[in-house]
Amino acid sequence: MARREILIIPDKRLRLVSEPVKTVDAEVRRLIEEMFEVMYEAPGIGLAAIQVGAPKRIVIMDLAKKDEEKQPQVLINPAILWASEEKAAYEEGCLSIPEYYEEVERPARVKVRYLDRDGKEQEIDASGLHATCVQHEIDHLNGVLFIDHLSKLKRDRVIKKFTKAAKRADD
Ligand code: GNR
Ligand code: NI
Repeated sequence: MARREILIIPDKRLRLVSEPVKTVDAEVRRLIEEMFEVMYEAPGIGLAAIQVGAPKRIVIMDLAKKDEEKQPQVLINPAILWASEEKAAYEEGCLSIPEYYEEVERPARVKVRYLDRDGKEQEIDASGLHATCVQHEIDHLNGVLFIDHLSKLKRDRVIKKFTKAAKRADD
């Protein structure tokens, strides 16, 4: 099977609102396996299904460092149940916006409910980079990118740069 490729802005599919997964079946698990291949190859610490062109509410993450054992996480139909008033700022990047990094402020801690890869309901409390990554990925499920949290000036500048690059690649 052809390897799935990561969509890059200004690809319009990145702005879709992804659909909830109805049943965690073999097809869903196969998509998840393909997503892990793409994320580890990139490499990245998180990936939403829409980044490989599948508009389904599936997120994967692995925050393990290079020398650590893998810590694959799967969040299906994730929902933020609670977010702290306290904020934290992290320098974020996105595989759909290669080589662009900016600091984004988000709630420092979140409580998230989701289905795991066996379709079982789970809840997690995330803080630190984990909290930032979960929020970045859930944003993708709603067609939101981390640049949407920056000033309009910065956002327009980066979109323009990638739009020009896409046009050149088209020639
Ligand atoms: O690999 C990624 N690193 C990252 C760093 C800080 C905040 C969020 C992220 S997620 C990103 C991969 C990605 O684009 N996921 O959607
Ligand atoms: Ni991203």
